[in-house]
Amino acid sequence: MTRTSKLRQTPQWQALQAHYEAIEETQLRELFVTDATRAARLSAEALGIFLDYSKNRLTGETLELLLALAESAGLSAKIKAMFAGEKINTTEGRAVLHTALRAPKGASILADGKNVVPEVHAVLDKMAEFCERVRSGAWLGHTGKAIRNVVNIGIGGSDLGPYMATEALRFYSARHLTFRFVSNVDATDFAEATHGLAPEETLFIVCSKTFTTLETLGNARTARDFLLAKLHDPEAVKKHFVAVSTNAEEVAKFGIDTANMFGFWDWVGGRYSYDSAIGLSLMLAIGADAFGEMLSGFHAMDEHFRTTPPAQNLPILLGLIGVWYNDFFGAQTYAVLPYDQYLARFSAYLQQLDMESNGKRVTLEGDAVDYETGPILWGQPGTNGQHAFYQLIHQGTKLIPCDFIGFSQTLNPIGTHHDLLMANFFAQTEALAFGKTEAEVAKEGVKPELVPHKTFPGNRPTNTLLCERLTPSMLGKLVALYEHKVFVQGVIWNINSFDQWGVELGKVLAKRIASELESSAEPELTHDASTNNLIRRYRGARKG
Ligand code: G6Q
Repeated sequence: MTRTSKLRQTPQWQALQAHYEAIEETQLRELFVTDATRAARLSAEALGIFLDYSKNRLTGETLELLLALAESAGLSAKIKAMFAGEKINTTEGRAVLHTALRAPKGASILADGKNVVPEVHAVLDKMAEFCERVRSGAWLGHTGKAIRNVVNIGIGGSDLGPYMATEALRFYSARHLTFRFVSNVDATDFAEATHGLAPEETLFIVCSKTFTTLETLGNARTARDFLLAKLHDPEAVKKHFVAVSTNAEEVAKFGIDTANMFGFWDWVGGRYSYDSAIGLSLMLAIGADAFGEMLSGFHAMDEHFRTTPPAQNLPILLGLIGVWYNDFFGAQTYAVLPYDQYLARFSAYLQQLDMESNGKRVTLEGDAVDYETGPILWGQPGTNGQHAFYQLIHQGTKLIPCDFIGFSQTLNPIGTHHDLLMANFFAQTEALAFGKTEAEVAKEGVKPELVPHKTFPGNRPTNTLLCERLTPSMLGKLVALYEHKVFVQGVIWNINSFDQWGVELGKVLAKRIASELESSAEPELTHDASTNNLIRRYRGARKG
């Protein structure tokens, strides 16, 4: 029999519930009018990131109650446990040590009694040496030509991070190299990514923690065929393929020289891995020094998270504010809206980080939760979103808390573009918070029948993250900020943020059906009637 968790019965949760009932109707307009110090009080700053969380439906009391909830959940002990390499990923019996990936040389972090930092830096050094050879043109392909194209083959955690970060840091990248990312098993992805590329000038990086993932191995085999169709010599694989994996045996079986394999460890979760060797394509793009700066940014946020008191701790604040909307206001979704074109893939990246980590329905003890866990995260860069879905955020029936991320300095200072971009950035959070009342609309001379349509209720909550400049270090800080935000929420909900059984299920299910689709003889199908029918129909139509 499944038991129910006890979180909702705790005095801290119940105090928050009572407080919610008392302030649920409170308007942001009121809160700002009655408290001149609000904006200054409800903000925090660290590492070049200014967080204004005053445009949220909360008061000082809310914050105190949320901090009490975090304390009762044992947050500080759990933070220590993660950093200390305890096996907090209990369902897989693993430590969770992505923080070790950015620890400085000389630090000591133990996993199973062994200091992992020297290994981390040995891999980083090997990556740096390799990247230097490729970037400088010293690494030659099979026909003696330098590499001009890099194709990363991976999926999920082995794709989203390097892809997002290579886009995010494109300003700093080597422009003589072309970067493409192939993830989908749909051949269209491979065909389009390699369209127009000369195989003899192309390097494939096969990224797979397990090196057994169907999509990635399928794409890697297709890449090998693509190469050999032109070069006709299996030896060419050595010069055009490298691997990033924890599984040397499978890498060797594939035919990749394990001397050209970059390792990482089972204590790095896929969605927490792009600052490991999984970021090889990123290092090729921006170089080892900039990659190192990014790691320093990650580390600075780790230290901030580990040592700053909760009330000024950026990941803790973001995590608790998220819990407030998710569990008390019943907000189903959460939007992250970066006002920077380089962060075009940031929300897609965070979507996996957040939803795969906290999309869980049982507690660490296996009890069913009777409260909401991970939100649905989505978003697009501003201002594009404003011309699309912001309508619903302003005037729809759903409550969608948003994080607005913007930069004081642009990397491309052209005319007045940046001021215009930021004018939109500030205007949106202002309008969302304060809206426009019927009286204000009527005063503008709007026809009475149009007044309800042009009225904006406001009271729509946002966080504003105003950052200095999008540098490699800043990207590291922002990613670590969200990694730790997700952690904080997982601790409050008492779930395992580090396993992904839903993803594993997909991997197994697809393998079974793949053999049924591929078999030449009519397979005996034992699925449900709907699935059997669909498979038969597909087999028939495909033949036709
Ligand atoms: C991430 C997930 C998942 C994983 C992919 C690829 O946390 O576990 O997205 O990264 O399924 O797995 P491989 O790297 O093993 O190919």
